[in-house]
Amino acid sequence: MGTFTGDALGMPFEGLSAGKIARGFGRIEDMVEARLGAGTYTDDTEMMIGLAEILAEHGHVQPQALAGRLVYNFNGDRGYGGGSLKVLRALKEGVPWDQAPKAAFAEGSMGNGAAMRIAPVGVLNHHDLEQLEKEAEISAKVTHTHPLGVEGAKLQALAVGLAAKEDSKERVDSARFLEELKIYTKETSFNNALNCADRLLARYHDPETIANELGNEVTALRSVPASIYCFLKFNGDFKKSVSEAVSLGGDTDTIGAMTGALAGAHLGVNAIPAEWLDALENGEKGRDYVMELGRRLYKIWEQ
Ligand code: R7I
Ligand code: MG
Ligand code: MG
Repeated sequence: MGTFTGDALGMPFEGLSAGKIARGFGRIEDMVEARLGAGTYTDDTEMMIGLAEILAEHGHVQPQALAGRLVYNFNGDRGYGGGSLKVLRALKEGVPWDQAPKAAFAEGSMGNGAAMRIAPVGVLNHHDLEQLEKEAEISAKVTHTHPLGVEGAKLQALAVGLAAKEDSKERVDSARFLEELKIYTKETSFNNALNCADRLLARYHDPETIANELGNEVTALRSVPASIYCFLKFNGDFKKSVSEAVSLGGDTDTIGAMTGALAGAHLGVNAIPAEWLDALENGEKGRDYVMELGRRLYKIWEQ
């Protein structure tokens, strides 16, 4: 639900700079009119739903089934990345899941498409971080095989898992949280970005500075650390964290979705403002359906 809410809040501002958002809209606190209507979701949530469905049905990531479900759920109006469009087309044409990602880029995509959908893997496996990493990797590789695309997805999944383990009534100790993430992150570029986030958290910086330093782009490297930063900056407050994420500009739906996933994993669904939840689209695979998917995953986790 955190992914869904952040995606819907950010979507109308996709592609605008932080400065333009600040000058034109101020703080983003309402679900405003969007391409498919206020409160609608994009590819981020559509893919997250596919992944959650597979986890609910199999209890783990079954890559062939996931590939099939991403294709089945695909709605071209939701605004997919160019590389992911090519991968999904290849999958639809019968290319095996471990070959299809090469349809996007020679080494596979380094986009944030695998990270933006990964929250269900993080929450379902938060009690076993080794298993979480394995599941995150396999779920990413169905569409994204570039090392930076995979590493970004693993980092986001781990951050969701660690956030879920934190006491929802306490603030998260940012320095400790980032240190723990760095134990698992092997790519130097991601570690450098986490160190940068740690330095930036020491005092106030405006969204434009954060966007310059940590990024607001569609690559995993330039969006996952920024989302972790937004979660930690206003930690304990879902609304402020996700509002900050959208104010960075650029890939607003995705940084909103990933920050929403982190804050949601830490605080639970009741921390999401009621007026935001109420505004979410509620068609066939809308709000009620995603809530129910969450309950099904919780039951599997309990067992
Ligand atoms: O990762 P992906 O699914 O994109 C997700 C983004 C999110 O913002 C969604 O909300 C949606 O809007 O799209 O799709 P990809 O196309 O695989 O990756 C995103 C972009 O990253 C690509 O379109 C490229 O611009 C860039 N990119 C690369 N560029 C050069 N070389 C990704 N990988 C490469 C690469 O290897
Ligand atoms: Mg999107
Ligand atoms: Mg996006």
